[in-house]
Amino acid sequence: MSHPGAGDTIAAIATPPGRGGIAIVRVSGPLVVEVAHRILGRVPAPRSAVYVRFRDGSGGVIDDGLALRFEAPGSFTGEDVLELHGHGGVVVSRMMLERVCELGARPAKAGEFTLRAFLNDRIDLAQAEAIADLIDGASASAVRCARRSLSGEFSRTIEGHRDALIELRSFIEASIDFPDEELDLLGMPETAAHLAALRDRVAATLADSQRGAVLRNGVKLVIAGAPNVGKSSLLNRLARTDTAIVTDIPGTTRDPVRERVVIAGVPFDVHDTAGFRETSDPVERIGVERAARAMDDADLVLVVTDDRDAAGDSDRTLVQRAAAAPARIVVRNKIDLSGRRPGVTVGEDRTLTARVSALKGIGLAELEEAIVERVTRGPAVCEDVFMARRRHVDALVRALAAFDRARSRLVADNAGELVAEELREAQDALGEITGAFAADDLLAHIFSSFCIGK
Ligand SMILES: Nc1nc2c(ncn2[C@@H]2O[C@H](COP(=O)(O)OP(=O)(O)OP(=O)(O)O)[C@@H](O)[C@H]2O)c(=O)[nH]1
Ligand SMILES: [Mg+2]
Repeated sequence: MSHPGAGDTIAAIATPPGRGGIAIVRVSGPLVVEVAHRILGRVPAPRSAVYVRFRDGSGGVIDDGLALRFEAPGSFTGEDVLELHGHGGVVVSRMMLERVCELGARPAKAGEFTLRAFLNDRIDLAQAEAIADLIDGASASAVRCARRSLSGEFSRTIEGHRDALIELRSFIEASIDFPDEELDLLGMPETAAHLAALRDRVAATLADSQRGAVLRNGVKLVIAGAPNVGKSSLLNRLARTDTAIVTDIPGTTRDPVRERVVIAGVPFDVHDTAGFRETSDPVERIGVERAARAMDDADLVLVVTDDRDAAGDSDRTLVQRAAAAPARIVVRNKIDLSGRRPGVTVGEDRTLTARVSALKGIGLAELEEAIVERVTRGPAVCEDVFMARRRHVDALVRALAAFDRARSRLVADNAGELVAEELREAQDALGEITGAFAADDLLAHIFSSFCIGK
C-alpha cells in the first residue's frame, strides 16, 4: 500500500494548543537526523533525553529544553522520530515547528503519525482506533476498555477467530478438491460442530463489542412526561446539578436541556424535555414538538408520571411514542406524596417501573441501576467488554450472517463451494476490523478524525 506523502518527514505540535508547562514538537521521517543536527547542533543518542538549546537558522536560541530521539524501526511510527520538549507557549512552539519545517519537514495531517504506525505494522487498525478512543475516553471505564484494545487484546481475539476460520475453510476446500475421497469430510458431524462452535465464539465477541460501543458512543437518554411531574428535578438528580429550572408552574421547561452524566462508568447524554400537553402557547408547543423529536432517536426513554395519578390517556400516548425507542422505563415520581415504597418492578409486558421521589432523592440508586441494566443488558463492568466502534460491530454482524448462511449451506445443501464462499466473506469481514483487509478510503476516513500530532 503506498500512500501519498508517505516518504516525507512530518512534524506537528503534539501537545494541545494554548499555554502550558511544556509543548512537544514531534518529527518523524528520514530527515530526523539532519533536523537534529541543524537545530540541536548534535544528534542525541537514541532513547536518552538530553538537555539542549533549540537554534534558529542564524544560530539564535529559540528555546531550550529536552530532546529525545528514537531510531527506526523502534519508534511509535516505525521511522526515525525526534521529540523536542520546549516551553509551552503558543508562539514559541509555533516557532519551533516552523524551524523544523524550514529544514524540510512538512506539517503532519491529522492522525498521520498513527497512520504511519499502522502502515509500518507497529499497530493494527483496531489498535490505532483505540488510541483515539483512549484520548476521547469520556469515563474511567471507557478509558480502561480503550487501553485493553490498544494492548491488542481485541485484535488478538479477532485474529484468533480469523485463524480458526481459515483453517476450517482450507479443510472444506480440500474436501472440494478431492471429491472422490472415501471420507465425506463435509458430511462429517465434526465439520458442522466445528462451524457452530466458531460461530458462537464470534457471536460472543459481538455481544462484548456491542456493550463496548455503548461505552464509547454514550447513550441518549430522554426524560419525557406530562408537565410538572418532575422531569427537570429528575435530570438534576441524575446529573447532581441544578442545571434545569424547576418550578411548580406546569410548562416550565421549553428548550430541551442536556447534561452529560456518567452512571456506573457508562456515559449518558441526558435530555430533559418540555412536558407533553396540548397547548395554545406557541413557544411551549415548539418545545413539545422538540420533545417528541428527541424521543425518536433516543436509546432509552424515561417516561415520568406522578405516582398519585392513575395512568391517564396522555401517559398512554407517551408510552406508545416511547415504545419506538430501543428501551424505556416508566418512572413514577413523587412517592413522598403518594406514600408508596421505592423500587423497581417488572410488568407483564416486561416494562420496568421505578418508583422514586426526585425531590427527596429516594429510589434513585435503584433507578440508576435499572437504567444501566437496560442499556448494557448486564452489569457494565469493563473486564469482559471490548471498546468497539460501530464499524467493528457492523463487521462482526456481517461475519455472523455469513456464518449462518455457511451453516445452512452445509447442513441443507452439503454444498462445499458455497460454504467456502460464505466463510471467505466472514473472513474478510473480520479482516476489516484489524485492517488486514482494508480499503484506502476507510483508512482516510478513520485517521482524519484523529487530532493533529497524533
Ligand atoms: N413532593 C414532590 N415534589 C416534586 C418531586 N419532584 C418534583 N417535584 C416538584 O414538582 C414541581 C415540578 O417539578 P419539575 O421538575 O419542574 O417538573 P417538570 O416535569 O420538569 O415540569 P415541566 O418542565 O413544567 O414540564 C416542582 O415544584 C418540584 O419541586 C417529588 O419527588 N416530590
Ligand atoms: Mg421541566
